[in-house]
Amino acid sequence: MDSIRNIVVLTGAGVSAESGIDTFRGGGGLWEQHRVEDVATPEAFARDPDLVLRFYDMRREAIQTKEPNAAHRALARLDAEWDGELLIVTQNVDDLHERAGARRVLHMHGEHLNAWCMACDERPRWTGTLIDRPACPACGEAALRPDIVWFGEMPYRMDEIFAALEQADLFVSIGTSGAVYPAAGFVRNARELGVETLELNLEPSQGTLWFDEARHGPATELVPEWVAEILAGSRA
Ligand code: BJW
Repeated sequence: MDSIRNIVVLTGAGVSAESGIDTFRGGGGLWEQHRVEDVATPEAFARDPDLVLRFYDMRREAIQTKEPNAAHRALARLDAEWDGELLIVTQNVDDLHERAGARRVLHMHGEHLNAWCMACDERPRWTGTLIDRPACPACGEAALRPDIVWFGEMPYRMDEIFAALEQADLFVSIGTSGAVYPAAGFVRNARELGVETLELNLEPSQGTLWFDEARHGPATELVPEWVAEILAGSRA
């Protein structure tokens, strides 16, 4: 552990599950109430914008009633106390990492609390609804959509993510099923670069065999334990 200086953490829906936000593919997950292809593609938005906007308005409202849990707080502690490089790449579109106090966070699939203006490309912070077609605060056009990366769209800031992986000594994947690319491929990218890899997940993910080590259990237990361990090692 002495040789670990630069860390990339990837988080997924499992990190926010114990805050009461449904995962995508678990029992009771979102996809069971709304088919993904009905809501999370540009084609679905073109076909039935009201359905898609209502769905995201509902989730934007819901996340604002949720609180960070011990896993978010542990990663915020790591951010505050880790002297080396750290990048928390999250697939999550909630703001619970930030509300726990983490700063080095990159939202590769967008954010519920941003809107994206298709007319002027601004991304205003947005806590209210979009179904009523509000005007963009920057250009006045009624052309706002959720700032969410849908299937078939390019995830954000991929260059920064790959640059961080190239510098990393350790890649840790937390609470993600390994079903959605390109995030699901990061473990293999990391291995090819000679980076040590660790999975923390409730159950083995689809990519579990690619990791050097996998620990299975709830994020609120595994993440604080791992953070305490790595911070203790860095001070040894
Ligand atoms: C716990 C826990 C607890 C529970 N403690 N753990 C064929 C092959 C390969 C790829 C493709 C393909 N066909 C199409 C593609 C590409 C496509 C893709 O991957 N599709 C798959 C379905 C196959 N990907 C894309 O289109 C992406 N863009 C793209 O590829 O662009 C081209 C490109 C090329 C080259 C380089 C770069 C780019 C875009 C993907 C956009 C994903 N968007 C979504 C929806 C956002 C909208 C919304 O939020 O409504 O993002 S999909 C959804 O899945 C969401 C999530 O971020 C993402 C990942 O889900 P996550 O986080 O893993 O959640 P779950 O539910 O799957 O898993 C939770 C895990 O937690 C489980 O394992 C539980 O066990 C665990 N857990 N409780 C710890 N308490």
